Amino acid sequence: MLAQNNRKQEAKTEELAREFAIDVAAGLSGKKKFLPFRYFYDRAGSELFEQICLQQEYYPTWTECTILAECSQRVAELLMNDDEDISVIELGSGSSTKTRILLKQIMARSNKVVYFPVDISHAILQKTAASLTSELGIDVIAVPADYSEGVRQATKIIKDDGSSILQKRKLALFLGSSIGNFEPGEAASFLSMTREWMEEGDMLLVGFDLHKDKRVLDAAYNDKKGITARFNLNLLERINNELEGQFDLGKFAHAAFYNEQLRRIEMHIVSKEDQDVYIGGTIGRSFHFEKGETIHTENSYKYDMRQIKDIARASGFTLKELFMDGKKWFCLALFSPS
Ligand code: AVJ
Repeated sequence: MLAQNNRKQEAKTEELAREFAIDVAAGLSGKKKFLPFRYFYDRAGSELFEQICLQQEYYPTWTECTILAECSQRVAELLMNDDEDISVIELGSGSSTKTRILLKQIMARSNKVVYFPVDISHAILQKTAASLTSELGIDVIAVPADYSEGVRQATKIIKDDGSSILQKRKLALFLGSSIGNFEPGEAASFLSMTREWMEEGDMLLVGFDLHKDKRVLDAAYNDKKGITARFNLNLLERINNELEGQFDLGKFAHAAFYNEQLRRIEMHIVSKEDQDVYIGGTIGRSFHFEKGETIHTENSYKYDMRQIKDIARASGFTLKELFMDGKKWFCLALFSPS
């Protein structure tokens, strides 16, 4: 079940296309070129991201899975009483692979679980919803939206839930270190927004990737098979496909490195030569690239314990419990509204 009808969806698609053109033109016009990371996730990009998650070098996914396998039962115990009805709302759910581990534990204790996956990729959402319903027999209400729109829609569903599909007790999930994409200040205000639709007794589980050896981090974003490179360059492909761009992907390269001062992975697309690239359609102009000039496409911030505690407090939460792997590479933080 999708929380939107077709006509609304079409209007939405048009609006998104307009926004994409505006963001691309703006991002490529300034002195420092950049593109917003959310545009990675068209159908191809979402599939490439799923592939990234399967790479050995990309430790966040398998590390988080290990932690989830160990902490899910504890999370369920802390969250709920036996036989209680629960709503699980996940922001940026993707294929919901990891979430299944947790959902199973919650279902084992609950009468009724309703799962609200929120994701910008319609294609992945529909696939996920279907397979979750058939595999786990869980009620799924998929919300195709970006985070802020998703939070708005989730809030709306929660506030005017006449049909009472939504169960009283809520668990919100923000896994996979998606929070790392936000600037540190933005991360706190995003969590505050989430806090607004949560009540006492609800909980939020957030995945944070942790600061660590630069070599481990650099390898994770430069996998040997070059999947991350394709994921990054897919942005140009998307501009070609959706905005009549004329990028020659052979003339650009992937670059990703850990910026130790700012404690973030930076991803860039580097121009291999001096060139002008025309983008047609509503943009209708050329953009100049010097050799070595980059388009900054993503930041992925890495946290430490202190910052996690600070961010909990700054956004109106109490840190209930921290779950980590043995190497302290990744951490799941359980927050409750304070
Ligand atoms: C989806 C933001 C968690 O930053 O690790 C993976 C995205 N970019 N490889 C991350 C990503 C390149 C990913 N997040």
